[in-house]
Amino acid sequence: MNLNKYLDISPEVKAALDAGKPVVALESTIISHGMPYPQNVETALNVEKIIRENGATPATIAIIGGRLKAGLSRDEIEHLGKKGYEVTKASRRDLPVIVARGMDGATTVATTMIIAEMAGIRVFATGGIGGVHRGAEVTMDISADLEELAQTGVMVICAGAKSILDLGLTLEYLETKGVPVIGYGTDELPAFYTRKSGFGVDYRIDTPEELAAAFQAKLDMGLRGGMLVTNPIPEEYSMDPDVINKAIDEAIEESKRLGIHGKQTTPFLLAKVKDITGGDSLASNIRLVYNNAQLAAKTAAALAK
Ligand code: PSU
Ligand code: MN
Repeated sequence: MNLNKYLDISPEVKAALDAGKPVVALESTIISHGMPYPQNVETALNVEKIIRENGATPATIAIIGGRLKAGLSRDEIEHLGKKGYEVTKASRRDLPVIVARGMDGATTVATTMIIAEMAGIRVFATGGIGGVHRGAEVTMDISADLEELAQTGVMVICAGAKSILDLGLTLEYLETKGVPVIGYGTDELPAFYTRKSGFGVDYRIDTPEELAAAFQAKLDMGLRGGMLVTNPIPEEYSMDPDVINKAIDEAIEESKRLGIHGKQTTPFLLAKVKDITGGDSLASNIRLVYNNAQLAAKTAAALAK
């Protein structure tokens, strides 16, 4: 925990943390940049509801008027969802200026981990993480999410990574950085929209209790960094790999043609894939986030024991 003068923990989240009750962190770039309005707001509120139904307290994280917020009001979630791309996508490097200027910021996985750790929250649920982009051997486009996993003590529960990334290189990077990559109920890294990717994970774990035990062991040993839990999308919502891979290839081609780079790359590719697949991918995206929220709540409960 690193309570500092920029951090506001909502009364509900603070009460849960003080009582040693389970809390789950949630990111806000998925709201502003990851999904269109109004599905983004609807999804964010449903995710909070699912976490409550599974016995934990949700803490949606963002920067509002320069304040680091752990726990948002309904109005704040609505605000981020409506503003969408107008809100600055805030990764680690963006924090100092956004805070000093009193701006709003939508937190990526990296920044959500940072603020969660400041507040003393150990479990975080999202959809997908950033990683090593295809062609990174030339562009050097590697998400700051991976560095954060290497240094910040938060367990991130996601549905793997989208194949807009180079999944093989992403796993190599995580190995170098000492980040455990766990498959929940699977030996294979899920590829977000699909349950399989062809790449193996380090360990398969089948229960929230064992996830909590592994993470607790990491904390007890004083090993720096987080843990990545990859939870496959439920079968009934998973997509045809040919359809989704074709859409991803098309999106990448277009991003190259338009010269998209830097922090715009990931939001551009996500939006493009959604357009090409006519919204089918959005429905799958929403379902896998719900699935991760449920697992995160159960794991936070096991960790609180
Ligand atoms: N991947 C997704 N959905 C997302 C993101 C990534 O499938 O919403 C968002 C997350 O907030 C993630 C960020 O932390 O994009 C990574 O951006 P970048 O690649 O610029 O680091
Ligand atoms: Mn990048």
